[in-house]
Amino acid sequence: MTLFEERKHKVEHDYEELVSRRNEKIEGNGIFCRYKNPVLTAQMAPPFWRYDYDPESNPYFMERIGVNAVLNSGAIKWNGKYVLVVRVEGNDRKSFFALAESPNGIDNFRFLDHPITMPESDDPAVNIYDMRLTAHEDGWVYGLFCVERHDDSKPGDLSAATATCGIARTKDLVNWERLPDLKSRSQQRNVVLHPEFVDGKYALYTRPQDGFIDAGSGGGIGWALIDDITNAEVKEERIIDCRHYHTIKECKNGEGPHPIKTPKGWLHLAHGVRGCASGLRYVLYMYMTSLEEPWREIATPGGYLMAPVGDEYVGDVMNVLFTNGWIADEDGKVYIYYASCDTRMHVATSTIDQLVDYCMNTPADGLSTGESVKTLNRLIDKNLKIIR
Ligand code: M1P
Repeated sequence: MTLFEERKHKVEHDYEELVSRRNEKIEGNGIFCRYKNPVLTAQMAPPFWRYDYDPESNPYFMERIGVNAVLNSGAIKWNGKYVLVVRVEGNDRKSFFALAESPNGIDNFRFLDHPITMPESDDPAVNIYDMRLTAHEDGWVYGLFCVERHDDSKPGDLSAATATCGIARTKDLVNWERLPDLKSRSQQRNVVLHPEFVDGKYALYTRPQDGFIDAGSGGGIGWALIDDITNAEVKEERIIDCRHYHTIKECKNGEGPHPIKTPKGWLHLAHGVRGCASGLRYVLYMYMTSLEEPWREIATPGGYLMAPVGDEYVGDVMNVLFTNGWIADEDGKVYIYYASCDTRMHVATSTIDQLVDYCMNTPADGLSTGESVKTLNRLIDKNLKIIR
């Protein structure tokens, strides 16, 4: 056997073993369950993306195009399969979208042969990432994502960038029609399309920000109605989920996937960011809004739903959980797809009933130690009456 054949055999064997291994549920806190293995990692990118299969041009069967990370996936149930539109980041730091599908939502995710070729807008991007998928009632599936370009107003600064919301739509998840980028007075990231018309208009969850990194005066998750999705413009924007001092979303927050409609209201999943000595800490949190007025909060459970644990804490960007995809099955089961440390994808499962219960019955953040202790004492007193 030549070195080429030996290495090819090993790479393919390891890949098959990895993508076909069964995942195991880990019993949780009554709200959701994590799973033992990540659902997608960089090593799960097909070997024929990464290796040149020609023994003439690649006698060592050497990796030619490395994949650094797979993260921040949009999610949708499509033709009975659990589909992730994954942010794949190459060793060259460029991200692109690729579709991976699984028969059960918790393991056996496999990428389609080719990544998505996203058409460019009039002003080509340097990088695109973090797609939110929305099957809108207008019949299209929309993908809203971040478009990153160098900030040419700062020619001497090679790190200066701008964030804009890109918009594309599809009928088959493979071929995409690119629409003009969202026009907005501020930079925007984490923009999400609401699945229904509101007052006959398209509705967006926005995240206005002063700069590429800082949300700054952009006070939180915003809400904006759009007249024409083929020429989308944020004319008015109101903040519907605010940031607060000394909370999990003190620095910034952002809508995750589009909210799930339940009989009791819209169920929202988001990320919150705070600063600490080791940098920024990204956690996942939830809230609910009214069915009739999706911009009006009706439940705001305090604190985080999920924070990094164990291996989830370690990766390219430490101390980060991020989500932009979840799937609600018809039987009420919910698959939450989240990335850890901008490195790999995981799943956690719950149900609509459990998540609504969590939102409705978890005490809100009282915004001070005094209030937190009062809330805790109320539960302890109630429990002691039952226990003793
Ligand atoms: O590195 C953590 C995350 O940072 C950004 O999120 P936000 O805009 O809320 O700060 C995004 O770049 C996201 O992709 C990344 O996971």
